[in-house]
Amino acid sequence: MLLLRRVHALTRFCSVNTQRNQVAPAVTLCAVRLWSSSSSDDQRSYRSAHSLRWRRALAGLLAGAGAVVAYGLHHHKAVQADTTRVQTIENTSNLPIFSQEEVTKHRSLEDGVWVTYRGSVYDITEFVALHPGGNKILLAAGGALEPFWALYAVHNQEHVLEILSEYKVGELKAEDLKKQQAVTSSDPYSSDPERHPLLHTNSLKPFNAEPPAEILSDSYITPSAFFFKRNHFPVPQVDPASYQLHVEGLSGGSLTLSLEELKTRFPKHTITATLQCAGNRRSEMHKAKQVKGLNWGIGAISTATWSGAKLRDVLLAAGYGSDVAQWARHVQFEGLDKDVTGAAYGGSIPLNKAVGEDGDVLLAYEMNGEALPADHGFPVRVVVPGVVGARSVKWLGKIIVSAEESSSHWQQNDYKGFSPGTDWDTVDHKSAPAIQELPVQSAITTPADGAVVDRSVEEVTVKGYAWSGGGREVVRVDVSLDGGKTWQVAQLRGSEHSPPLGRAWAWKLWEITAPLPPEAQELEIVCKAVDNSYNVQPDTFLPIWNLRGLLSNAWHRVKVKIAEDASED
Ligand SMILES: Nc1nc2c(c(=O)[nH]1)N[C@H]1C(S)=C(S)[C@@H](COP(=O)(O)O)O[C@H]1N2
Ligand SMILES: [Mo]
Repeated sequence: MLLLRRVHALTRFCSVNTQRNQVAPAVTLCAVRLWSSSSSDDQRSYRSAHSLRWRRALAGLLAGAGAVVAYGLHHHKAVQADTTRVQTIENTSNLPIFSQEEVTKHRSLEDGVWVTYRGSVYDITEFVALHPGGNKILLAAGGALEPFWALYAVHNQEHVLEILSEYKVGELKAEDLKKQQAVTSSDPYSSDPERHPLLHTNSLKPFNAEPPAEILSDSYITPSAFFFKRNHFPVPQVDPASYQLHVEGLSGGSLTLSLEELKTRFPKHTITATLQCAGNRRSEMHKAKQVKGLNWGIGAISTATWSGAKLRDVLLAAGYGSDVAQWARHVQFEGLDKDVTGAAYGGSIPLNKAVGEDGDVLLAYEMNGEALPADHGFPVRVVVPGVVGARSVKWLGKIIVSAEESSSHWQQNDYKGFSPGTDWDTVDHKSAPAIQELPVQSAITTPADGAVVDRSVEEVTVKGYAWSGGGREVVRVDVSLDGGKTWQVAQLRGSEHSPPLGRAWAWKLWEITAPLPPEAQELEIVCKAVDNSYNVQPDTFLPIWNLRGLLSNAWHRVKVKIAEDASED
């Protein structure tokens, strides 16, 4: 009976395998499997010896032996790993059955951390401290591992399954498993990563969210979890091991790079750069007159350190030279994320920005010192500093040197500015250039609109951010407490070193503490920034209104009430 079941399980497993791989090797492997799993005693001894090895390996990892150990573990023999598979299947019969509801109750170290994988339930509470990826494992608590493992492809190895099998406590109720599978297969967004609950979500699918304003000015570098997220499609799941970056359009043919080659063949550069969406502050323009688009507040802007290869270096390696410069005008980027018709997200930048020594365009694989998070383009994204966020293409699949701009919707029919007199009936997208460098921008992050200030405090502290496109440095921020009649100069905070001229890629945070005007019952706080080309922000929205609500950079205004102190009455 046992043998029968085992054969059955193997047949099932082998048929799955046959679909994925070529037929011949699969058959051979299955024969080996059947043989190697013929004695359950062998399995048991294998298992305990093996888990001991694992504990040691994990201890090594935690002690900092690091990547070498992790990589070494990758090379398990197929036969051994397959034995474990069989065992996982065999174990299923005598363990209790749990509903999804019961599993979902176990989402913390106090209540226990449970997860499901292919219909089995695991209590991994004890493993949390051993997880090489740290606390991140808690994101999966109470639910299915599949979407996380799809995302973090490092788990797709037999020995990871083997560790997991040690924590098995039961089976998932059949009908709940079906529901789970339905969700994973029908919703293209079901494998999108978890996001921080603090983010203000403007759209869930695709995911678009911004941090609360006061968080933005609390730290010069925006922590990645709070960095605004602007996705047009589901987050694509890219396996870093098989990832390929294609560079095309150069006379020397095409160049294809693996992630490893991108990291090792080119010097690693780090820049601190602010990214801003063209739709940042759209909600204020919308209030002045209706526009179409996501209702961004002032938080579709964030700053991070980005590390990666210079696009210039990669283009030179791919054969860029003076001959190419004679005909090429643009560098196009294609993402690996796609719409329902299969069209990839894309955009392009002018050639001189891409190859210029001072352009600082990166093919970034790190954000704030860690691998790029899934939402921000894992494993590789373009970072085009000083340019509208839309051109910093995430999940980068292809680079094309061309005489033409990208033919993508976002280069041709969106992210363009128009006259306030242009409406949806008269708009001709060919008539306007694609947005690249952005205009000077600033906003007040605290106090919030509608906040109440206590009179007895006698002063008010105003904080915010300021940034300009094209590497132009913000040189001054003016703040008014009376709607723009009188002005004071705020203190600027940038990075420790002032950036080279024309390469100020990151914002300035600013702050001012001013006495409360004695008679005022309400303040209309206003800010405006000036960059080193003496560009200024317009005072109101109507003169810069455009149908898509882009480039929304009028003075930011916040109204604050002054509450009389009760003791003075
Ligand atoms: N592949 C791809 N790249 C993309 C996008 C996208 O949807 N797909 N959105 C763009 C837009 S409009 C902006 S503003 C930035 C946002 O980057 P972030 O999500 O890292 O903040 O990514 C850009 N790059
Ligand atoms: Mo954007």
